[in-house]
Amino acid sequence: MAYPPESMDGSAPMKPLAFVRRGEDEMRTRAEALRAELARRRSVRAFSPEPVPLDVLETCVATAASAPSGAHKQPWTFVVVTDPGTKAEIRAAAEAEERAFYGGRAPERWLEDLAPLGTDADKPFLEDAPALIVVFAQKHGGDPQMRHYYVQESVGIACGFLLAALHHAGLGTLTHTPSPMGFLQKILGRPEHERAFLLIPVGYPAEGCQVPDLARKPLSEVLVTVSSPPDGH
Ligand code: IYR
Repeated sequence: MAYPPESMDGSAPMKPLAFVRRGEDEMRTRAEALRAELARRRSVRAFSPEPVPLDVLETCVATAASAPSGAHKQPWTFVVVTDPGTKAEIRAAAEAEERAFYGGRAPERWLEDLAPLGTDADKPFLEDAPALIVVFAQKHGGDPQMRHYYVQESVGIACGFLLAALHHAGLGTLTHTPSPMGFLQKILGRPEHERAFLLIPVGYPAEGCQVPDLARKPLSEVLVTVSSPPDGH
């Protein structure tokens, strides 16, 4: 099928796709290498306070910002926080929400599901980690007329790119979601149309950092292949 269709008559400027066609064995090698690399990524909850190179964080944010988005509206803002005072403020506000969560707001069943992770209302990593990246989702472009589309999906994809990029660069990350996260918009002075989507502490894992010994679901449980029409069709 031809793209762009003739009906587009050049109204959007086009350029050749920079695509690298690879041999099948090279594809297998690359696919397996990335699988193994990302399988080593684990949520880190104990960080060393050692600083990390800011330019590496910026490059990883640039990777995140290359994600596809609804109508290419790029509905995201990434705030990188290294200032100790701001991190302390974020920690205090997050812990206030977490105390309410663990102290009664969370249903019993949810707390049971969290028990194997060993999480609680104390969030020292919000100060220990040398950087916090707060990802904001933009409801619109600053004026409700400037519509954004599939905002949650777009920002979710960008966060996936960001986590993969940070891990690939050699940094530990945590996806932290204190709820509600309204305090982040206030503390970081973000405009009304931006909502905090994810808080990502970034840094080197603390010496001797432990993680829960969890297994991932086998591929057979998560993959369904439809390679010929189902019976009766
Ligand atoms: N936001 C809380 C609780 C929490 C919820 C889920 I779902 C997790 O996977 C982990 C924690 C906290 O950060 O402790």
